[in-house]
Amino acid sequence: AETGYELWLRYTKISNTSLLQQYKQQLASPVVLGSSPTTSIIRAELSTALKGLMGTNYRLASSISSSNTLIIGKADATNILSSLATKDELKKLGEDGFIIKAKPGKTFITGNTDVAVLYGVFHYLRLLQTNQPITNLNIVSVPKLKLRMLNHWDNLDRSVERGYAGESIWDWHRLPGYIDQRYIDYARANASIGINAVALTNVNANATILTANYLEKVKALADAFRPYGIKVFLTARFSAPIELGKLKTADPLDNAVQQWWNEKVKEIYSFIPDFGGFVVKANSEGQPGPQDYKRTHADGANMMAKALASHKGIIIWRAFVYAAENPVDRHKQAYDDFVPLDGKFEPNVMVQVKNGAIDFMPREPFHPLFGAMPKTPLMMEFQVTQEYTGQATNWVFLAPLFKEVLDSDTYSKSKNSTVAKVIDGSLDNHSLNGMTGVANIGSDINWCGHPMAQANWYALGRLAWDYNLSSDTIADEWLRMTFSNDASFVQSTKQIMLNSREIMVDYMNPLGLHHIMGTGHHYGPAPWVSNLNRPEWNPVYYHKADSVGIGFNRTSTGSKAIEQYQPDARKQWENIATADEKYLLWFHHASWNYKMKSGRSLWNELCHQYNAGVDSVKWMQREWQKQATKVDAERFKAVSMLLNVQLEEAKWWRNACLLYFQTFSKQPIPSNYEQPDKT
Ligand code: GCW
Repeated sequence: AETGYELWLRYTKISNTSLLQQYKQQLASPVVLGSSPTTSIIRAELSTALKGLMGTNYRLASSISSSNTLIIGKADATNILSSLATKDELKKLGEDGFIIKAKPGKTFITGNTDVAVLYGVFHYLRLLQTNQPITNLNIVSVPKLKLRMLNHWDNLDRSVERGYAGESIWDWHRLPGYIDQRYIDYARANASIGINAVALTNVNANATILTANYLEKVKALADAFRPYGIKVFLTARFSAPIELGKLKTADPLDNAVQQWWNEKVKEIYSFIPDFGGFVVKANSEGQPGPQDYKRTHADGANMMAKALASHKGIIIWRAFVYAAENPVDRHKQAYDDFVPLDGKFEPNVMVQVKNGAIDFMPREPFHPLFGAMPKTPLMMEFQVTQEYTGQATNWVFLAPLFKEVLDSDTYSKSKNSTVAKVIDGSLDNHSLNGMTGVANIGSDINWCGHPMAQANWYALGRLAWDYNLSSDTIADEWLRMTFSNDASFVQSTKQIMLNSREIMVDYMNPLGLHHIMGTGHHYGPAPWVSNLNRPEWNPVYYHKADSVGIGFNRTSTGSKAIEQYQPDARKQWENIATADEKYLLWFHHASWNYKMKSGRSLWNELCHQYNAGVDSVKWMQREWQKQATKVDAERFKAVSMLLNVQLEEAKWWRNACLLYFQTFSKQPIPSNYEQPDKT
């Protein structure tokens, strides 16, 4: 049965027989040059893949000869490979880039490192898996970002914060002695999409992971991941010197504290010589941090960065901060705290910024920090796990959300200063650059819970490699590899995926509404909650519905958060008459009778969008039902059942939100829409 465990590396036999014949000819005699743990992995992957795809056992040639049709190896392995490109071209490939070149009768895959070659091989296999022509290949692929990362919010007791796919895959109890096959398959999957870094632990974790017993376990994972090109990072609790070191303070300017971190870092590198560094959440949601000692985020980050520098480690310091002292608009705090620190960070510090200023909402404008800290390398943080986007039950393809943010223009230098150009370092000449996704991976058989959620892990990796890929391309690749190359299946199912995010926005948070989820768990609607002791935890703080209208005025007559954006960026939102309606209630408190571009009143438009969201889930169901004969019974049924749940939840959102907001608008739900059941 198809369990989904294989992810997009299923390697089922190619059903198009003429294509299969062509491929077989071109793959008659593959050879992989070199000997290292990584080249062994390449050989194993290639054998498994070709056996599956071609439906016969495949022997790789053991040494190079004139009969080889596919020659794979590092550029310095043999003259034929090094002569594929000039010295300059090879240099431009960097550590991770690869070349795939076809010449008459032969194809070559090369790069400067074994890991680059592994990436090239996975790319080549993807061409086969998606039934692409492989005759005239001339591919040069260099990743746009150096650090392509997953952040696991995994705790040592194997619970996963905001995890919807079972327990943590890290089996701390049986580590270091027992290396679960899952770790290997996890590393393969990551390498296949270019992910090269992973933070194993929750940003909210305690300091236990930094003790020797656990470092030994971390070392075992790092050793397993290394040949796949994956570096390990850990979260570091700022108060660890107190908790583990028995010091009286964690003040970053205190000598004993600095000394403690120096020693701790040295100890970590004695276990893991290529340790990546720390991801730190400080002074946010109750976590300790430098501000506890009246120091700045830069003081804190720099102290740890100095300890890591001589080992070539880095600090990834999160900008997700908000405190009770800033009750007017949480939107503004990260910017207010961090912009004054621009230029004050050590060269091995990156500041990791969530895609938006509130928190991984179904739709948010890009975070105003992007473009506002030119002297600091900013790393993108996306949330792959679906905390606010349907959790375990909703089919939502997130590539369109990621793309929308990456393509946003910050106007920080001039037109076309996109978020993507901020994070890839090209706008301000930073050599450190990266993107991370909060992982949606757990120990469910299919890794991600919802069978379709695997696509979000895939999309994160593909976009970190090349943010210019379209959502369409990513969905297309993923569907073909994960399900089937059947043209009509791919065509219809891709439409579901490409529309799914907009559909979710319609039934959850249309027109710029945000943070009206159930408090704490963030599952389902709860726009009415108003009794939590911190104002910015209450949904009513975000929608501000009253007898006049609804929405958060963040313009110059309101919280002024809009002023954190460049004037040219502001233009798309500032004037209510011309504002992009997708963000209307994000920036404006609009009256219930405000006339929308559709001609409807705001109230009627809300009714319209909530209903359209529900109707569109029904459309998803109908489209999916047409695929019954195109996919295996097990996954077909799983997705069908989940779509039923999704429909119930979409109605729940619509009914709850409309009935609640109606208590302010005092207007009827137009009779052409389903009247919500008040129970
Ligand atoms: O989205 C919020 C989550 C918290 C999370 C926090 C953060 C890890 O609700 O669970 O904590 O953001 O990103 O730090």
